[in-house]
Amino acid sequence: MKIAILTGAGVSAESGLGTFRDVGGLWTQYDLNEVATPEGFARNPALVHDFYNARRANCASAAPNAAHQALAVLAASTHEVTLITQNVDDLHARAGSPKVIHMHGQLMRALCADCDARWNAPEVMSPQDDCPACGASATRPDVVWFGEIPYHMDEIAHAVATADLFVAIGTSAEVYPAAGLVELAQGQTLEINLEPSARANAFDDHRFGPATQVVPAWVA
Ligand code: BJW
Repeated sequence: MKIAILTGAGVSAESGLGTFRDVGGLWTQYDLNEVATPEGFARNPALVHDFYNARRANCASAAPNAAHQALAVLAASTHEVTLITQNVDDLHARAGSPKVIHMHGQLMRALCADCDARWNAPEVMSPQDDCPACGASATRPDVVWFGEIPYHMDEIAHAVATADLFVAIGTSAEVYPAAGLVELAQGQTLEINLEPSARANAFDDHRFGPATQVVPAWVA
């Protein structure tokens, strides 16, 4: 069976990485216009680097949980699994998923806004960092901010449209185009989340509860 899976922050919540929109989530602590837009970065790059440096440190000290591990087991099964994540953490890869499509980029990668070069991010990034390829002081985290086009959209759309089953896990479905992927699905659709998401009505089936319990039970 062809299975396309979209994960969001809820899948990493029980690894200790904060979600965005839950009570106490990142967008209740930070102004997203200041830390997750190109305009915010242009206004105050040091603030944005501080935000991502702290999240990079949290990510480095976090471990994959039972949901990440169950999805890695599924990828090793006879099913043809495409794993798409909105998460910028590397917990799916560390759990053993062989290929992860990061539609919103990766915390552990750096990007030169001048020449588009990409490299492994140092633990701490700063506005003074020079691009190793072109030398410009235009380095930024390789993440997709509001107003920017998510990565790998053609590959993602194809995987979702041709899957027998599309599963969204741990995402509020508040952010597009990820929230609209369910509309492309031609096969069965399943939502796994703590609670119904903003697009819950678009799914055929639902399983509600913590990802570390519901995902292993679904994969088994
Ligand atoms: C659990 C759990 C547990 C908790 N177990 N579950 C109207 C006005 C203005 C703009 C727009 C508009 N309509 C659309 C837009 C565009 C905009 C957008 O969607 N805005 C909305 C806010 C309205 N989108 C964009 O700008 C995107 N680009 C774009 O549209 O380009 C144009 C284009 C694209 C394609 C084709 C053609 C044109 C870019 C969006 C970039 C998002 N970037 C961020 C930050 C960068 C990365 C980072 O710093 O990490 O990505 S925002 C943030 O939200 C992050 C996430 O990936 C993303 C999604 O969040 P997610 O994963 O859903 O987390 P939460 O917290 O929202 O939800 C967690 C869920 O888990 C909850 O439901 C919990 O219940 C659940 N949960 N614990 C299971 N233990």
